[in-house]
Amino acid sequence: MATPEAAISEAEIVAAIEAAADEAALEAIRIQELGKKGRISEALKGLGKMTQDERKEAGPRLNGLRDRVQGAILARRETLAEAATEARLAAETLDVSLPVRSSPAARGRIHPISQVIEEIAAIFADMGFSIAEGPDIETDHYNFTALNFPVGHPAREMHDTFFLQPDAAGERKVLRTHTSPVQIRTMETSEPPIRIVIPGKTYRQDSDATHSPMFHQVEGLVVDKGATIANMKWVLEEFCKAFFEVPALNMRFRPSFFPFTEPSLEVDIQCDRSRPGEVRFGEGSDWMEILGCGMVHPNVLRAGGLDPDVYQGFAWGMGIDRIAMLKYGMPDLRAFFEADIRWLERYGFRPLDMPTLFGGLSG
Ligand code: 2U9
Repeated sequence: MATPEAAISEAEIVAAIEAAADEAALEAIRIQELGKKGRISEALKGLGKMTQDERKEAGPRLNGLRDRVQGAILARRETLAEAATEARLAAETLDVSLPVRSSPAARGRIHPISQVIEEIAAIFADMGFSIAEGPDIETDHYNFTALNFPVGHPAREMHDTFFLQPDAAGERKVLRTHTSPVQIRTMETSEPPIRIVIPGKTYRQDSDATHSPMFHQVEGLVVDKGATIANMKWVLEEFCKAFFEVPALNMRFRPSFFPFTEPSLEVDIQCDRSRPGEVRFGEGSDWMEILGCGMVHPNVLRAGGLDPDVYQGFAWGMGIDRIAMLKYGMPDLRAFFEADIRWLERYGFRPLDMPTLFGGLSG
């Protein structure tokens, strides 16, 4: 039943449109007034039944009403849309003046051992070395015999080495006491020239302020037909200058003994320890032992499957934990492995400061 058009109050419709709280309420009014069965639509349909005189008056009035109601609905829709945008802007506003929230990349730290391994790898990579790795659990053969340790040598005793239960074949296993077994494995599997450095975990029955049962070593090996002690001294001097970031430094090569090298030498570098709690390298009149080295013993070349009358080699080894303490000043080795976040905050490195030879090793 159509509502008599006199009952349609434009003021009421416009008031309802102005009061529409959201798009749904507005759409309900549009359907109620202008939809197929809307009151204004029905009234407009009634024009066809009117006389010409009646239509002359009612036509413009009803069309005007329809247009003004449509206009009011469109205007309200825009107002609601603007209000929704304002509400979103207010809710999603970012105060760009706030300090940057610390992200994991800002909080995370690279452990000094990892940092030093990266630095050492960068330095030797620049000299043409590659990185080799091997198992932490080794056989007696690769950890001792192939390295020219005679049976009965004290290093083979329990007070120094961690032994594991023999395996199914009765082979006794050890936690490697140095990374040297990897050099044997490399000689067995690759043709010279060999230029490798081997960073890794090593294990010894030792524990005090400068010794930890698990510690880190990096050893290096060069095998070629003409490798000499002079080459070795140059490689080690270049390493020390780059690692301690000094243009020059004096080194002292003292005679020593290791079963796997002959001659064996221990290397000190010049330093200044006159300031308490501080060591400076490349200056002063003091000396600090840094590493051991030597020409690879013929028995060891043979154990690696190489003919000592054809090939010569030199090798060296150093404690990564030790040179990290020297370079970055950590007082106690045991703190390295306690995973105390405060220690890491103090001595750790920022993840994005990747050490490169040209960009600065330690940032
Ligand atoms: C092969 C041949 C020779 C590795 C070497 C040293 C000297 C040395 C110590 C330094 C401090 C171990 O971390 S430490 O306790 N190492 O002094 N290491 S020559 O010589 C090798 C290794 C493998 C096949």
